This record gives sequence, structure tokens and C-alpha cells, in this order.
Amino acid sequence: MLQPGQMPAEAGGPTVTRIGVIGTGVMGADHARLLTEAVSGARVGGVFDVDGGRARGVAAASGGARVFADPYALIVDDGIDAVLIASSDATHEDYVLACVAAGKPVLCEKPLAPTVEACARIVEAEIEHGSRLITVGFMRRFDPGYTGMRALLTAGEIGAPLLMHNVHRNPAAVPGLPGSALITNSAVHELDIVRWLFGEEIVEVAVHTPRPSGQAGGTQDPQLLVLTTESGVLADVEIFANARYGYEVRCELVGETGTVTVDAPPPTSLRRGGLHARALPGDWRPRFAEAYRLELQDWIDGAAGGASAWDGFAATFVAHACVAALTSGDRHAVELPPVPALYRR
Ligand code: ISE
Repeated sequence: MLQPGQMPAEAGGPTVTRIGVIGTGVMGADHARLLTEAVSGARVGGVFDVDGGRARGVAAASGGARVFADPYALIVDDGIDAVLIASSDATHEDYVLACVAAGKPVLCEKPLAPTVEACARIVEAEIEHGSRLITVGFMRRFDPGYTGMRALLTAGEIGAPLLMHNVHRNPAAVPGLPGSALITNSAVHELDIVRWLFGEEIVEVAVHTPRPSGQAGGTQDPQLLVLTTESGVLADVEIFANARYGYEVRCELVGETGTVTVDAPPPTSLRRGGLHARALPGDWRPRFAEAYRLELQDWIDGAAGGASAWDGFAATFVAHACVAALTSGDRHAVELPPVPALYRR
């Protein structure tokens, strides 16, 4: 039975894991490019997309990978050792369950699934299988800024943590997007990072809303989430999906004796005409390029540093508590079920 540290490899040749990529849109294409150009020990073995032309384009760019007409055929194919799922969120559950049934390691883009019930079914299937096959694509866990912050916190450099201020901005979202999507699609990263950074659960959430931006096309945007952890750390998250000026993610952790800041300043900046300017990316791919690369390499190496199915369940569970808090305007207690034995560290 496969363990996270035992990625299968092509028989007889060099150790190369053949990855089947399901979903070749923005994220799937980017993952396929990284697997081809920037990750060692792997290659794209096959691709599937509902848009056949898009799949063929990514297959050609990946050195001639096979194009599958059926995602389930890709999953069970003997020429595919492990599967990367980057299709639409609603399809994740079926594909992940099929990977578990086939006993193949799977990296599923976040969210693991859109509902708490679907995430619970996935966790149950993995427990039934008896060993861990699922990794969830919370790539910030590999971002050098966040890993540096965690290392300083763990080393005691800033004393006990008290507060964390997070900023998460996108230039533009689809007009008419429900306010809940800002939480389930974007802030879910901070929900994961808070659990990972402090190594404890979020026990209470509240969502505050200013008047919506006139640029947001009717969406409740921005929002301010306030998360309370088990030990009493408060983390606030500004989530602003129509900030217009660019993509930006940064945060500051405040401890009893110091603070740690995560930002991603490009190495080049311009001073001219009384201004000091630096470029901002248009979306998350350049900002988290190194995090995506390290995440994939960790997965291919079987190092198991990524988020587990339980982490995916927990993030969706807390996200839905935030959505309830957004709707009611009240604070919501978050009571996660006990961690199953398979996921205990
Ligand atoms: C997007 O779906 C992502 O996952 C990005 O990492 C996040 O920063 C962005 O807000 C989401 O829309």
C-alpha cells in the first residue's frame, strides 16, 4: 500500500513519477509547467480537461503527455502514478474519491471540496483506505515568508504570539460574486495558515463588513474576519477582492517581545519624481511562484509536508462558520470534531 513517502516511479528507468493532471485551466496549466520545467523526479504523464483543445495545448507544452477523454480512465491508468486535481471545486470530491479507490497519491487544489459534508466523506474514505494518499494544495505552507515566520515564532524570537494582522487583496472579482465566496475561495488560505502557524484550532469567528466598495458590483467586499485561536491569539484578515491596484498578500505577527512581517517585495524598485515604487503582480501565481514549486517538489519527494485531507476538512469547516457569521452578523463558536488517529502527529 502506498504511503506519502513512497511515490511510485517508472519501472526500470530513472526515478520519474508520472503525474496525471485533471483540469488544465489557469492553475492546472501552471502546475503542469512547473512539473515539466522546475520540479525534479516527475513528468506530466497525462492530462484531462473538459475543454479538449486546452488539454491538448498543455499536453504539447508538457513534452507530449497523453490526452485522456475520461478523467476516471486517467486515474486508473497504469501509466499514471499519481494525480494532480485542478478542476472546478465541485468536481474535487468525485475525483479524489476515485484516486483513493485506485490507491494513488493525489494532490488536490484547495478547497478539498466546497462543503463540509463532502470533505467529511473524503476523510472517511481515506481512513477506510488505511493510509494517507491525499494532499491539499494550501501552498502558502511552503512560501519562504510564512515558513520564515513560523521558524522565528517557534524559536521564541518574539515571545508568545498575541495578534496577527493579515491583508489579502485581489485586483478584481467576477461581478455579482456572493460575499461568501470571498471567504471560501480566498480567506480560506488564511484560515489554513492560522491553524498551521500556531498549531492550534480556531475556536471562534466573527465577520465585520464596512459599506461595500462601489467597485465590487454588488458583492459584500471588503470584509474583515476576526479569528480567535484556542490559546487566545486574535488574527484579523482583511479580504478585499476588488482592490483594483493589484494582487497583494502580507501579514504581521505580533508577539510579546517583537513582531514578524511577511511581504513579498520584488528585488527591483524605482525611485523617481518624488516616488518610490515597486511593481505588484496581477494575481497569486507570481507572488507564490516559489511556494507552488516547493509544494510540488515536496509532494513528488513524498516528504508529506503539505496539508492533509483533515486540514482540508478543517479549513472548509471554519470557512463555513465564517460564512454563518457573515450572514448572521454574530460571532460563531467553531467546534471541530476530534482529530482522527490517521491525522494525529
Ligand atoms: C484564488 O483562488 C487563490 O487560491 C489565491 O491563492 C488567492 O490568493 C485568491 O484570493 C483566490 O481567488
